[in-house]
Amino acid sequence: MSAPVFRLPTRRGPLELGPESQVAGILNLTPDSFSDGGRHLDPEAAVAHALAMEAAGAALIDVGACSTRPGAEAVPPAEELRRLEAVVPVLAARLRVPISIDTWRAEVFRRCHELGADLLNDVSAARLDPEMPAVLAATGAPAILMHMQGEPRTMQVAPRYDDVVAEIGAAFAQALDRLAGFGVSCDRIVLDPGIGFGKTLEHNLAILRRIEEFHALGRPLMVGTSRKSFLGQLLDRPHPADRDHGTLATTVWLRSRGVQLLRVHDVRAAVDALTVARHLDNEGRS
Ligand code: HH2
Repeated sequence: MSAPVFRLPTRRGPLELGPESQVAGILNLTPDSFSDGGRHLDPEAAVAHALAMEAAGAALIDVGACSTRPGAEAVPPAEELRRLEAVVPVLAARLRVPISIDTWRAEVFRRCHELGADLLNDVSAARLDPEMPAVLAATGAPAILMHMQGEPRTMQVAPRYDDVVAEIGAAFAQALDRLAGFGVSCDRIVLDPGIGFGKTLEHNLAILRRIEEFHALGRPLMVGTSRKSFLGQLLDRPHPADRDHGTLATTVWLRSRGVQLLRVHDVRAAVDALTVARHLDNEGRS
């Protein structure tokens, strides 16, 4: 059976996800993100980086201004918005690909949507801010809902599951139901199991080994492994910048399991890996 193609409506036209894996490029406007904090604080440098990721083949640019790394304290909403307001309108004018905003704050997303952003990427699956479902309903925007156990400040203290994949699946079903109650159709939703968000090394590995089970939910999947600490643990690489080769192994693995969207820092490397893997597959032969 051929893999489905999902069409998410955005103001820039439909974002088509599947059958091939595509890449979402990460743009962090933060001083403290775990791997690239401080590199794109200057709005001009941030825009240049986004354009370079688009040129390298990113299908989506994911912009964040509040780090969610383990233990992080949230920045005040005014500061998060200040960082985004300096960049989002320029990106909206200059990018051809859609822009997602990595925020769990409803007011931040509402304003960024007004400024031209297309999708929400919420690491709390629209749970941390009670206003988020209503804002999603009002904007009509598609959303990436990520699973997280707890909240960033405490999520890595003692994550616990009996069956991590089943429990994330149940949480996704609950999130879709809850949003449907606000008039947000599941047709606009992408699901992400949240690698590293309230998960141990074993939990992260189980999610990646069994990632195909999430296809049963009937929605496109996004996965973010890029430079994360489980790779550091496997490879004994304390510095995130030394984890790009490990990231590429997950890129190829996730493609072979039909994951539609891969959230990465190094877009060029991921697109190269996906292109080579596609040519090696019978289905991809031209
Ligand atoms: N990971 C991070 C942030 N947002 N969103 C989704 N949907 N999935 C993820 O895996 C994910 C995410 C963490 O990575 P990064 O943005 O590089 O770091 P920080 O949160 O420190 O800014």
